Amino acid sequence: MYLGFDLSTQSCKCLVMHAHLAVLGESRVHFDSDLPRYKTADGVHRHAGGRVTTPVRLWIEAIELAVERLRAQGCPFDRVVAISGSGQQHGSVYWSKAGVEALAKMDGSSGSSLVKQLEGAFALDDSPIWMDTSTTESCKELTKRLGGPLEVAKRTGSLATERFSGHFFRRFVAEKGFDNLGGLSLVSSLGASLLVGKVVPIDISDAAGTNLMDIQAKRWDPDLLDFVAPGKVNELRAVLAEPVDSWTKCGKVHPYWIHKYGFSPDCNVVVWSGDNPCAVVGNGLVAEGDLTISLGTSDTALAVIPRLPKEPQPFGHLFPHPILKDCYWSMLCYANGDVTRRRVRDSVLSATDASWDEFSKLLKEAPAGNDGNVGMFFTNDEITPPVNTGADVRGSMAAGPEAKLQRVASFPDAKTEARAVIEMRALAVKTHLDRLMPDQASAGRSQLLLTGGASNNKDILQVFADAFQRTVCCMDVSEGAAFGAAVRALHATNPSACRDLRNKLQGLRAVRAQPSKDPRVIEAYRRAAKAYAQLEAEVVSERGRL
Ligand code: XUL
Repeated sequence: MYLGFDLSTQSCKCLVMHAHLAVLGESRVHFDSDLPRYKTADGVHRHAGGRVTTPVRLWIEAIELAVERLRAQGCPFDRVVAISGSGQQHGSVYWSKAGVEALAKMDGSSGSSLVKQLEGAFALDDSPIWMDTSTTESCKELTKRLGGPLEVAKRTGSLATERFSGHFFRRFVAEKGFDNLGGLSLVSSLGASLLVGKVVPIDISDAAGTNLMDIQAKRWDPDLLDFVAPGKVNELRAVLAEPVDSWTKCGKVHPYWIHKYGFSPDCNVVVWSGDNPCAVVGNGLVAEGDLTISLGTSDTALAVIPRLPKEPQPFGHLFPHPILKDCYWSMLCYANGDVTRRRVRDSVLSATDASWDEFSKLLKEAPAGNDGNVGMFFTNDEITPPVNTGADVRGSMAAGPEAKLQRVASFPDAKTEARAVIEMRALAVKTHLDRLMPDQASAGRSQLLLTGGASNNKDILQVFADAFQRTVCCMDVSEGAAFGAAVRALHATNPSACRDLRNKLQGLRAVRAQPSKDPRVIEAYRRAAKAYAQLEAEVVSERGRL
């Protein structure tokens, strides 16, 4: 059996899986309701100035409670071969010097809980997490130091990004120095450290979410370490080991867990990784070109890319793949998701008709590819690419190789507008993937996994199938990160069980739409993609944020 934890923003899950990938059981701890004494709202504390934190002790208590709840279900922990986990990305943890010692001395026979034994173990009680936006100045300084945004992207795989952990490490060093600092962790490596009883390294996939790792060498960039701790890189290195491959076994489970819960002394702990890298695995994105798009409050596309793009791009985040050596995965986040789609829906339907069913009827009335009509619709500042919110933008491109995009103030009818807001996301992801992997056609290579609320709508699924020329599948991904963590534990310790892993993982999907092979549909989307790319380039030059 293999265990996968998911220490996320609002809850901690622990899932137990068989080597054949069947999920045998799981437990869950909700931070707000199960651990009310921490007084979190949605798992966090919000402070002035965009600071957002979670008490590190809450995470520790949640992990132990999740294990206790699984034991109460009768989980035979002695049969667990390996454990790994997933942590919300970017959250940072500051061990005190006493904490590092307390960790080694955890005692499973004393009857005292983990959180009690780790009293005083942290140099910072409240960990900044990914929702924190208080590091804008540090991002500006990093960009300046490296000579521009694209230089940061080239070096680290991402632009300077507020939530990335390096900026918080830097603030800690500036405010508190190294006197009481015993080790630095991310949420992921905190979890693994608790299981092995020592501060373990960060894995390369989650390390790419710090703005500190050289994305090619997969080692901390010395210049960026100096940015965090000017003139004190040696002190910093003493508390921050080099990142390790995501399939590294970082030790056997600590006697604490053996004595108290009956784990086997042979049970391996595999380094934990971030929730997104674990979801990449859990969703079956384990070969070049594999792609999933989640349509939600914000939209996200995760894709496996074979190598770093030759030219850095002003959008997207690149991370080493957590199981494919030398491959990467990219994350594209789009801020204009459900809220923007709903706004456009409500604008094209009368108040009494404003339902998704009615919207779908309109969508189907307009032809695939929308006759060359494309739009960019805004309710929020867009992240991919970084452009400021403002008026919606529309364009139209006639058929034919010489045709150029013409900007239009409005579309001729409601159906064109309805189709444009849905096709916008498919065309944007396609455009961005074509730039990240120019030598690989983003279309047709494998299935497209579509998740999130809008994936219940079969007309929307058809748009994505046709635009990408891929079979569109859906699957229940609610536990994708915990499941992916368990699969990573399996992959790192039992390679023979992982033969045919991709087929097994993708076998968990349900096929929901097939692409039309009508050459007119294929051509219509080729034209729409060209029109969209041109419209986006114009909008970036008019109101881009970089
Ligand atoms: C990714 C990000 C979030 C967190 C929490 O960059 O900030 O997705 O990983 O889920």
